[in-house]
Amino acid sequence: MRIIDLRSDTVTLPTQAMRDAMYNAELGDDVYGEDPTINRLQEMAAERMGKEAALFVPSGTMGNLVSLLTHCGRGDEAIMGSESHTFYYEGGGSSALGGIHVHTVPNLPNGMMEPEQVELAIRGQNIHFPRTRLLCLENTHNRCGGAVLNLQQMATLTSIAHQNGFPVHLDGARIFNAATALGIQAREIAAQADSVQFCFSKGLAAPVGSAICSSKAFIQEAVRVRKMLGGGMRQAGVLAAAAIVALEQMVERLAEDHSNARILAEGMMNLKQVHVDLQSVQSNMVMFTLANRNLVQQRVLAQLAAEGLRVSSMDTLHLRAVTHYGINSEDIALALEIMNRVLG
Ligand code: TLP
Repeated sequence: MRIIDLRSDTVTLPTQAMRDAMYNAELGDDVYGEDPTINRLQEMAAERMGKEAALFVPSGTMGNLVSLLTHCGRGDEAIMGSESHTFYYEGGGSSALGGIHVHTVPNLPNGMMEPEQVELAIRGQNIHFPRTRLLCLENTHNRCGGAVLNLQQMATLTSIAHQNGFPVHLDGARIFNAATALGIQAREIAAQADSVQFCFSKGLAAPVGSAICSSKAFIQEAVRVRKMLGGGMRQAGVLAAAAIVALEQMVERLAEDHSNARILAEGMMNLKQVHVDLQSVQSNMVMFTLANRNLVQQRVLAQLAAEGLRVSSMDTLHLRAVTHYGINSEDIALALEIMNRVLG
């Protein structure tokens, strides 16, 4: 049976071109800075984000963690959205491993935070308070259903941080999806942040890895933090080779994922047992809820899976379907057929 796996764009498998590039990659010891493929990827990543330097890390989680630990010391405070990946899904790593005090501000359904709320979260000079050291943004916004922040929205929040003398980190795990949705270059989005991490292993389909991009001085310190966390890898060029192909060949096609998500969401509007807000579908995700609260989410997931469709549970209320490389318009039609049988 064909399985249509819409749980995440992390399930994408590497392309043949990636596998070939991995097989043929020129390698060295990256802890010595001597892996030519890693060095090439880092230059490319920095250039794509319009930053001075970049660092390859094994995951998006480590990309955020290394960035936060580079920006903040123990007891410093980082402001972030209540629905941000960094707060919600990263095991509390920044506090467990970095002693960073997290100050959440409610995320609005569109991925934004109220500027006034961000301003209110900033600490004044007072011996009772931790020191506000960082603002974290996320674009596209995972738990807000792949919502896209436009440049104006980002600038509004960034300028609050900068006016108050602290930097901005962007979790740009899907920054190329945001750029695709906005019809601009990723570096225009990255320009709104002092550091950005983005993932090769989501919609870009590489098997492993993320990049942190920022100033030379920041990346120099981030190299030390990555090593401390055990993220200094040796012949990591085998991974970078696939990531290079991801940057060269997989960015343009993201538009196809966005249009598939749109078609899926439009089709889902006709399902009696599902509630989906079409306006919230801005990139490659469709977030939805079950109209009838008596339907047990786990049972619905199992019924869909039994018919060959996998979607994921974001919490007890929200379900998520993500389009990606390997999912074509026929799969979307089939997914809708299955949903119709189970939830129509
Ligand atoms: N997101 C995953 C899960 O962790 C939920 C997914 O399936 O969407 N930032 C953002 C915005 C992310 O969505 C993710 C992964 C990460 C960071 C972490 O990346 P990895 O999984 O590489 O550590």
